[in-house]
Amino acid sequence: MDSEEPVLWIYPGGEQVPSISPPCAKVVLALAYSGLPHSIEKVFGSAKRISPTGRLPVLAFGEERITDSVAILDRLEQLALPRPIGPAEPKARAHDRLWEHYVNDTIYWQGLYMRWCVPENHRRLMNLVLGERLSLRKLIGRTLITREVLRRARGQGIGLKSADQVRAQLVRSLELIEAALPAAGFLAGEAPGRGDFAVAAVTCQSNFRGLTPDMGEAVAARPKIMAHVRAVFAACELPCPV
Ligand SMILES: N[C@@H](CCC(=O)N[C@@H](CS)C(=O)NCC(=O)O)C(=O)O
Repeated sequence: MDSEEPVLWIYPGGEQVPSISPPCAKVVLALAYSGLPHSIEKVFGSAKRISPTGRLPVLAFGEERITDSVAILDRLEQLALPRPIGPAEPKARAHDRLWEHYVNDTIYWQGLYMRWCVPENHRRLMNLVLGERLSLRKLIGRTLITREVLRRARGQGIGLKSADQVRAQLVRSLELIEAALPAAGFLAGEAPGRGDFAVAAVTCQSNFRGLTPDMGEAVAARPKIMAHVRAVFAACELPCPV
């Protein structure tokens, strides 16, 4: 099974953002860094035919389908990668994973809130995804997906907060990353790890296509974070969107 070249299924991005979905972009970065030969397939519309959970990213090794970016990176770590994707030393490794989870559980949701729960940003997102001219089908799709995302955001708790509260939380998250970044190197060592890929995957698209200027400004105002995202993309030998 491991001899087959894996296929990564992701939502598309654009303008050098690997994917509009941060977990998808994280796996794109990790795979690029690892040097493991693979291919990438982009999913336009529903992921249900690809993904058992209906969500992306999905990594396919032949018949095996791995959903969830954390599980995908865990699986990749079992392979003989040309370049390992996280530190080997146990304490640094734990540190790396904590950053990955912090992004998944915190900044990911702040970014989702910015896109979906701030009305002017949500309008821009819908115009980008569906185009300005709405058919009845598109209008129904837009209503259903928005309702579902808002339901998830409320279930997580962030959707119950005001935009100002979430913006302030986002600033605190960025300050935390800034404080943790060493003068040289990455969050958990000299090479980028899973936490770095996760942070870069979110920050690189902080104002993707002008959708979330509030988040874009918060990131752009922090040179250390901008330098970090550029360093991660450079280590992955991918062109950086910011
Ligand atoms: N925790 C999961 C999150 C996956 C996820 O929620 N993906 C979103 C895109 S960011 C998705 O596929 N949404 C489509 C849907 O839920 O229908 C991971 O890290 O992979």
